[in-house]
Amino acid sequence: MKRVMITGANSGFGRALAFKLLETGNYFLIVTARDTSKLQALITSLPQNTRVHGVVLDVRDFESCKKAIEQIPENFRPIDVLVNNAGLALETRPLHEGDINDWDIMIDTNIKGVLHLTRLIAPDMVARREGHIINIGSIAGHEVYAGGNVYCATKHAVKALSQATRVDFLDYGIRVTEISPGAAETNFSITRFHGDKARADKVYEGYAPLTAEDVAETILFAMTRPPHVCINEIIMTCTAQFNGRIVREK
Ligand code: NDP
Ligand code: 8X3
Repeated sequence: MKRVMITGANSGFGRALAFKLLETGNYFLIVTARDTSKLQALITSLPQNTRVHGVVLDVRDFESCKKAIEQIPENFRPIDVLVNNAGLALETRPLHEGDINDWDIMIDTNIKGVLHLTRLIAPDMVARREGHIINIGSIAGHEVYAGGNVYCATKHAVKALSQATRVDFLDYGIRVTEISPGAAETNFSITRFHGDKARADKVYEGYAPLTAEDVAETILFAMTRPPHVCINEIIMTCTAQFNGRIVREK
């Protein structure tokens, strides 16, 4: 039975992955959410929730993540797989009109969040010479698009960190995988547009975007390769999307 920790598990990819892993019957899960009510709602909705340990944490806050991780019960340790999924985009303004507060939130969540969790979980993997870290990047980490500026920069950083940790951990047998999806319909755009659902819906109008399940299946694929195989990177889009700018004519 492997133990998998998923950050941002109450929504989107993280939530779909939690369901998918429990369906297999092969995993114990540590799921995180930012507040108790979101965490409780998630845990209540999950099947086999005796195999689930919930943790409230904000990936931006290293000290609180440290405390929360120290309190994970023994039967949910060691953590075999860390899925650095929590992340977000805020707005699509050109840089000269950007909101500095939005920038801080994206940088602290998408970059420092990955650093914090990896710093906290990897030492035990290093000691055991075994483990798998899966970072959720984005096509925004491989290219840029109008208004994507800071979000794209954070996901480029996730790509760099995925490759850098792959090298750092090479001698310890730890696998590092970056999964980079294109447009997927989750809560992502609602968050990006500060709760404006009509504006968010427009992003996915007229074509079939990726679903959270599509991404969760791909994460599961990477997770279930034999120990001598490391999927370094997967870039995936829906069929209608070529890159961050080109989506099939509606
Ligand atoms: P969702 O908005 O549905 O889920 C994001 C999750 O991250 C939520 O659980 C959210 O919590 C959590 N989160 C955000 N900030 C923090 C924080 N500071 N601390 C802890 N948790 C936090 O979006 P997705 O499932 O789509 O996004 C998951 C990942 O995939 C992100 O890294 C995103 O950048 C990336 N991605 C998304 C794509 C898409 O088109 N949807 C495509 C490519 C990559 P809360 O509910 O409290 O906000
Ligand atoms: C989310 C996908 O295309 O909005 O990372 O950057 S995109």
